[in-house]
Amino acid sequence: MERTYLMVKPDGVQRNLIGDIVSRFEKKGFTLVGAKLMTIPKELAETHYGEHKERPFFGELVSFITSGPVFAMVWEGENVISTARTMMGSTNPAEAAPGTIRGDYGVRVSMNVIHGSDSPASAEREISLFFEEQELNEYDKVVSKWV
Ligand code: RTP
Ligand code: MG
Repeated sequence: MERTYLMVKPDGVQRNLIGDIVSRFEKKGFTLVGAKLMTIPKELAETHYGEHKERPFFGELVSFITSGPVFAMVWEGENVISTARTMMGSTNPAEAAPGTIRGDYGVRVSMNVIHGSDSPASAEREISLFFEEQELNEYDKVVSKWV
């Protein structure tokens, strides 16, 4: 079963959006396998966003993501990586469709509420950056056969 790394960014935590965001993925039919509130150390943020280190916004991105607690999560389900990206909406909230998380709650690209892994390789890498194996829960839900 596929897994992805999602996190409510510091703006989403400050704006009390954790519950709504968790609820959307639960209602969709995905399974939460791990979650924690954490303040990301600078080195971990730089590694996580390493693909952007040459971009002009890298410093701002790292300082934003480390500016307060994030809600880090691992979710499991069929096609969860790409479906979660669809539910998040476009990177720039100004272009994100209404009904998506960024479309409903975001205003600008530098504070776009949520992060989600963009591929199976990113998901594997990000899950292992943020979680220890023993923090992830392997379990079946009775409702799984209904979604
Ligand atoms: P994320 O990694 O945070 O889930 O977002 P994403 O895949 O949709 O977008 P990505 O291209 O990976 O960019 C990472 C984050 O960098 C910030 N960004 N700022 N100022 C800018 O032009 C700019 N472009 C990107 C965004 O906060 C984006 O989420
Ligand atoms: Mg990205």
